[in-house]
Amino acid sequence: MTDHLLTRALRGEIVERVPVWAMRQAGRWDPEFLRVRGGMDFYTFADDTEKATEASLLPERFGVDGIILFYDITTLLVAMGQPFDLLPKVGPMPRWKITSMEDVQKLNPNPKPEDYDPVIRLLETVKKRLAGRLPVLVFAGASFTVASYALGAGKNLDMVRDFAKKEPQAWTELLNRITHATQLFLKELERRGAAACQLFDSWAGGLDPEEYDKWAHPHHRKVFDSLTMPRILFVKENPYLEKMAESGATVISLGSRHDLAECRGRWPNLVFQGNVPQELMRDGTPEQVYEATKACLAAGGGQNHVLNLSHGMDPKSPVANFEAFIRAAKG
Ligand code: 1CP
Repeated sequence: MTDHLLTRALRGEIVERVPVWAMRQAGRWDPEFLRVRGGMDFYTFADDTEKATEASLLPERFGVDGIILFYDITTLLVAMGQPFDLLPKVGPMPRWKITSMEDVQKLNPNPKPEDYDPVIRLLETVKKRLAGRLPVLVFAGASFTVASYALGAGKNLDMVRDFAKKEPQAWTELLNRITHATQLFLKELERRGAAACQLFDSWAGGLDPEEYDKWAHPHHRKVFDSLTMPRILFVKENPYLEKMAESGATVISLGSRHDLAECRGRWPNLVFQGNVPQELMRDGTPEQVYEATKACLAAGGGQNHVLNLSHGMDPKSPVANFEAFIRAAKG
């Protein structure tokens, strides 16, 4: 069997059409997802292989070119020994927060596949159910963003900075442990047939340059250097594009602040992903989404481009807009 369109495009091969998928394509914007989820607790739902398989596969009906597995960036912390709850309007919150080196040492930097067995079973089941129709993408959070959740800080950068200042050794050890566990996790999923991976350092774009050089960039390098599958790096609206280009990622996910055509010219050996604004997916009309998607395809020039959004699907996005996005991509 020849490889899937998305996999070939992610590798930078010449393709017959630019493939499309969307960050957070499986989730709360889709009424079918809400029906399947049925008010169940997030982590219980994601650990239920049958339910998580159904959630992962729901976007197939829209015509996407790849399936991303349904779990969360905090799933790996749970496997390392830190349980989480999803709090309404807040996001993932650890049952106990990291406050010291002693706490960091409770996190296992060498999780075994048994420790994230639900993800392994999900990958197997989704692959089996797809019967080769589409490739399966896996992901992890990058150290900085995941560590922020381990502290209970989430998007609150100042809380993270306070901890790094008060407990510099514990902070460094926390980043290192997460990076090591992430290498093992993604390598294992690669070995079991994932087509590509995406590393989400969602909140690292808010760091200043020195912080980014210490807390984000070297950890991206370490994770990517241990993998051979196509490797996508996402940092929300990242001001440090040059760093992304030197991270070992083979695909760079662009935000709305970036110029896709300019990036294609500047880095001809990299593949770029993006960058239809997710705000338009939420607030625009299907016609506006269709036009913006066509404009994005034109900027990408038809090669070394994977169509996606600037960030994930917003829960308030209408289904008709997602349909317009796919129609423009494939029409
Ligand atoms: O209530 C619900 O149904 C839970 C919402 C939800 C979902 C659908 C959470 C909680 N996690 C997920 C699954 C998930 N998370 C996926 C797989 C589904 C898909 O992509 O289609 C992925 C890739 C993630 C990744 C993730 N989780 C990121 C990185 C991506 C990004 O948006 O920047 C981050 C930052 C998280 C943390 C997180 N998990 C959930 C919430 C509500 C949050 C906070 C996000 C925020 O505050 O914006």
